[in-house]
Formats: sequence, C-alpha cells, structure tokens
Amino acid sequence: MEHHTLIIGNKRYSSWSLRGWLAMKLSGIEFEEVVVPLYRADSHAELKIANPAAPPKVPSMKIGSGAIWDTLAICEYLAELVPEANLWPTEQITRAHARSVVSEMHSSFLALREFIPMDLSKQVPYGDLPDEVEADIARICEIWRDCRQKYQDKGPYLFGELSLADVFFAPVTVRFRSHTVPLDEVCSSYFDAVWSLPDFKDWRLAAEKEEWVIENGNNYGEQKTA
Ligand SMILES: N[C@@H](CCC(=O)N[C@@H](CS)C(=O)NCC(=O)O)C(=O)O
Repeated sequence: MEHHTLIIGNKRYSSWSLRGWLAMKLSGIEFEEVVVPLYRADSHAELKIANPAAPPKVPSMKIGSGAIWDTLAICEYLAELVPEANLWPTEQITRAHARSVVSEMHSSFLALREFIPMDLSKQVPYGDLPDEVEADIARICEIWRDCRQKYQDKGPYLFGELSLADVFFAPVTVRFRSHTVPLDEVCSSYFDAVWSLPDFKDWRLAAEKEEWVIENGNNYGEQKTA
C-alpha cells in the first residue's frame, strides 16, 4: 500500500481534522500524521504543500504523488480503499441515510460552528445561545434520535455499528460539552458511546498536551471557524 500522510490542525480546536483522523483510524490503514498549527503567519504556506485550495485547509492527505483536500473526499477514498472496513453501512438504503446525515453535517449548522467552535479546553454553563444555534442543536438531536430509534438493535452508534456518520458527529460532542448542552436520555447515551471511543480518547489526551493556544481561542472572531 502507498504511504499515507494526513495533515491536520491543532487537536484542541480542529473539528475537521478530528473527522479525518478518526476516519483514518476506523479504516485501520497505517498513516503518518503531521500537525500544522492553524492561524499562524506560516500556516497556509505549510498547508499548501498538500493542498492546492485557496486558502488551504485541514485535513488534507498526501498519497504518493496524489493529494485529497476535503474531509468527505478523504472518507470516500478510504471507504473505497478498504471496503472490508465497512466505513459506510452495508445495506444500500441505510448507507444512503448515513450519507445524507454526513452531507448535512458537512454543509450545514453554520450558526453552531460560528458560536460554539470546537475547543476541548473549554467548559461553560449552558445558556444564552442565539436562536439559530438552538435550532442547529435541535436538528442535530433530531438526527441522533431518529438514527438511534431506527438502528438501536444493531449497536450503540448512529447506524448501529460504528461508521463514518459517527466520525462526522464526534466533534459535535465536543461543542455540546463545551457549552454543557442539555441532552435527553437517547442523545446522552449516544454522546457517551462516541466520547468513550478509544481513538477519540487518544485524540483528547494529545490535545491536552498541545501548547498552542489560539488567542480568543473558543471564538475565532474575525477568523474562520473551525
Ligand atoms: N470542507 C472542509 C472544511 C475544512 C476546514 O474548514 N478546516 C478548518 C479547520 S477545522 C481550517 O483548515 N481552518 C484553517 C483556515 O481556515 O486557515 C473539509 O471538509 O475538509
């Protein structure tokens, strides 16, 4: 197999990096990890090496002479590369459902992203969130409840077995935790299942050891949200 290098941002703050990294772990393939601290003067120059987008973002992946520079594209590549890992649910209609919620996560929830950026070092009491953020939280909980209700017999994750759908919602658990978002029993038990994933625990431990602090860290303000 070709050498895979995953380029990611700060583990404390980068939600898309967490998704790419968890997807790599779920695929079971060996990879080299390169962490590029974000929002520094030289960040974009470093990221450009494996990412032609303007501005270049994380995660991106180098594979031999090729590159992939979007989380969903990385996930689809992995699902094709390692079909036996069943990164998507095996049943076609369930797979279509999983792709729908993943695409919704990939393209929506802008208010949640803006007002509650991922920050593993933050925990504040719940309250005073704008209506648009509450609406995003309500929709995410609706997705979780719907999936759990349909697939609960197959396991504790959104589609029963662990899949890319859980990878996509893992950073949301960090956002919810940072603002102590109240969850009902179903969502809370799903939260616990994701929070307990050994790879996710490893990510959080590594995040704790990072020394980089993004000024205004849990609110990127003028900067892009993560
Ligand atoms: N749609 C992209 C989003 C990637 C993204 O927004 N990454 C953020 C960090 S989580 C980033 O690279 N921010 C750095 C910057 O904008 O300079 C994907 O799915 O990979």
